[in-house]
Amino acid sequence: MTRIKKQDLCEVHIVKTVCNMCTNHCGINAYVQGGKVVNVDGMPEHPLHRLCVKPGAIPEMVHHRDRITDPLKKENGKFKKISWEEAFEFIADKLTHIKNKYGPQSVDIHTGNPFIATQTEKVIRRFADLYGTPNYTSGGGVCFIAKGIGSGLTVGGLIAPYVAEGSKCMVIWGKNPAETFASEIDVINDNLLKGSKLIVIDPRRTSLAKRADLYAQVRPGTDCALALGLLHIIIKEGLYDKDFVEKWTVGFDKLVEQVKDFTPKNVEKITWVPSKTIRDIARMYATVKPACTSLGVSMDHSSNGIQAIRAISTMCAITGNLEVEGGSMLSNPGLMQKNLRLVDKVVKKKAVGDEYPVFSKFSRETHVIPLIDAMVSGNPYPIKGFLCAGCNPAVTWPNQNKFKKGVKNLDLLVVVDIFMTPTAKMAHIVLPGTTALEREDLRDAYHTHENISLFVKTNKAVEPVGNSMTDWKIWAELAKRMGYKKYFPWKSTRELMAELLEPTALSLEQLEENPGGIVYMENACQRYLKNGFNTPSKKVEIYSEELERLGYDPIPTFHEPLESPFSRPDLAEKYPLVFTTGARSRAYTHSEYRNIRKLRRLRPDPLVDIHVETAKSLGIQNADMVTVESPKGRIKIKANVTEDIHPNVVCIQMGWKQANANVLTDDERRDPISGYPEFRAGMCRVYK
Ligand SMILES: Nc1nc2c(c(=O)[nH]1)N[C@H]1C(S)=C(S)[C@@H](COP(=O)(O)OP(=O)(O)OC[C@H]3O[C@@H](n4cnc5c(=O)[nH]c(N)nc54)[C@H](O)[C@@H]3O)O[C@H]1N2
Ligand SMILES: Nc1nc2c(c(=O)[nH]1)N[C@H]1C(S)=C(S)[C@@H](COP(=O)(O)OP(=O)(O)OC[C@H]3O[C@@H](n4cnc5c(=O)[nH]c(N)nc54)[C@H](O)[C@@H]3O)O[C@H]1N2
Ligand code: SF4
Ligand SMILES: [Mo]
Repeated sequence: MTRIKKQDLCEVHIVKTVCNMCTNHCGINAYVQGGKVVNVDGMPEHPLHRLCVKPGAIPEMVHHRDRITDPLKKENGKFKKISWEEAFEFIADKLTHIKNKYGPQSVDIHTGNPFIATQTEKVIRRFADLYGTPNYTSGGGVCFIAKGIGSGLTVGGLIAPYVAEGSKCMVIWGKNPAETFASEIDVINDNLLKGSKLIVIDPRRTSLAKRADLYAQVRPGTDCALALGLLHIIIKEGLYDKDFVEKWTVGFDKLVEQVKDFTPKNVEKITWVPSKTIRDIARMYATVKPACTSLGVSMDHSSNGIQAIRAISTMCAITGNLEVEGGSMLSNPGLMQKNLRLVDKVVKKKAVGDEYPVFSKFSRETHVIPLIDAMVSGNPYPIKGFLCAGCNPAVTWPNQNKFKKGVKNLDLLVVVDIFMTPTAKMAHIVLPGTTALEREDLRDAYHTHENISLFVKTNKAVEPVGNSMTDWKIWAELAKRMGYKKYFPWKSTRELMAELLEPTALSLEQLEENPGGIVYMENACQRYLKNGFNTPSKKVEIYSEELERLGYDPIPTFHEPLESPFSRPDLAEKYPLVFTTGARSRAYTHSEYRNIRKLRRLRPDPLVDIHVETAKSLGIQNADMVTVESPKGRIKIKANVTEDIHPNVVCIQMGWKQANANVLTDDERRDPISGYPEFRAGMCRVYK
């Protein structure tokens, strides 16, 4: 006899909300029965409703038996369940002690991707201000802000890293949307059906590269040289808009000088891309119009990233592809909600990441990567506390051996998460947050790649599991224990939302009537004709006086990756191969979901891509377990022997605790302007 579960007797109802399983934030219908999410599909009212594989696993994730359901405290190396009251008291005591002994700057408060552009992030930031620390950091120090900086310095705004509908020539550069941006692939496919050209630039011959008209198998970390090579051809062959250059740019003459030596032959030597391909790409991009560039996070993760992005932004502008329909569009700014910051409460001390003033200006926060060094060295001052919400730095931050050493120096590590991650395992206190399906939030999706200024209220489908707590409330409750009660007056999520919406033209009711979100600003073409570009000179700054003043290269300049066979020939004998990391898979987001059976089945193992010939010379066969060793450390990982990677390059997937790519990476090799770590170029050897 089949047993009927109580839940099956309940009616199913639909809750319209947003998928938070990656940073795309597609609209979903969650089917709820008996207090549980039982199914998920796309919400037709939302502009992004063609879902990838991940939300199919939302029911398993939300109701997973490994969810953290209670606050946990480590005692004698073991975690013990405690009450929220005990947890808050313990943390408040420690925070007060650290503040008295070392000053508030000795605590870093960090939020990860699940909270990007949400009300939760705003509440956490207010907490950090009241505590007084200038060290509030976020995932922005490793993700996508570099693009905003590079194009912001050049053309006065973020060039939306997204393929535009109707584009006749699409350049997918260091990005693999077939795995990472489900909705962008739809646009690419539509454009291809209409006869658009496709150019892919990637050290791996991805599925999209196989469909491309032109494919450049670039050496990791040399994208800036390639961009300067393209500019060389475009300028030499007069394939640019001379009127535009005259009226709207600063420093073109210096660029002409700069690219003189970047002949296809020279660029081939640097990038390993054949000179014919370089010529063909330049000609196709500059003549098949409108053309657009869609840049992945590879640009950000390079020590030459800002210069590469500036070169590419310049190329967009001078070929007449900027702010035209089907070309490269500038993103709108976000919606101006109520500012919860309390900057006057922050102690007047330099933040650890303040060595990157351009990053701070664009992100309005300090850089997170120098924190790793400060944790270990105690310079510029000791870091004694780290409060980390929605982030798993023990997997995703560079130079893991060093990071772990730094954690040992902490008096307080608090992790707010939904699962027991490697970072949570190191914590003194773990607090159970909720999934997005268990809370309401406000989300400004301006930052998503589709370049839509969309504001959405996300909805609660089920009650928080166990004793877990809505993420913003955790911080408001802790704040009360710290004596900051009057700054956290909201009795409910709705009250908080209403306050945040005060300065906007949107109301909660409106947002609830439009579950697919409200577009609060339309995109427009050629806005510069009215107001100029949003740069100090109001023009496209090929030459940036601001960069010059700060001591950086003022025009796009190529520098070798800081660890490469050319910059470090001393290492080349021991570490003959170049490695890059990242290469996300559709089944996972960074370090997440390896514990979700439905997704793990799709991609069961961490892999290193290695070329057939290279593998042969090393006696390695497909699926062998191999060791990858860099100057920073070594990991064991399964070999994926393939024709689809450059013979001198290996690519290690990110996000696996079982084979952590970040044991191999370095925190101190950084882009001098953005401060981003060089995740995409390093030297290694591989052996069985
Ligand atoms: N080597 C290498 N390293 C990289 C990269 C690379 O390409 N190569 N990429 C970098 C980039 S671009 C990024 S964005 C970072 C990402 O790095 P992280 O920000 O560390 O990203 P995740 O691994 O997704 O960690 C998110 C954590 O939040 C938890 N979580 C999810 N939802 C919620 C929630 O609603 N509430 C709470 N409290 N917790 C939640 C998850 O369980 C998970 O532990 O990694 C960076 N690191
Ligand atoms: N499924 C899934 N989707 C995601 C995420 C996820 O973790 N999983 N994360 C989200 C986030 S936060 C981010 S940042 C984005 C990242 O999305 P993407 O930018 O697509 O990131 P990756 O897949 O890591 O890398 C893209 C491509 O860059 C290539 N590459 C490596 N090094 C270089 C290089 O030096 N130059 C060039 N030109 N190419 C190089 C790799 O081979 C890879 O094919 O994805 C978002 N979407
Ligand atoms: S791309 Fe997939 S995981 Fe990301 S928000 Fe959309 S449906 Fe969710
Ligand atoms: Mo990212």
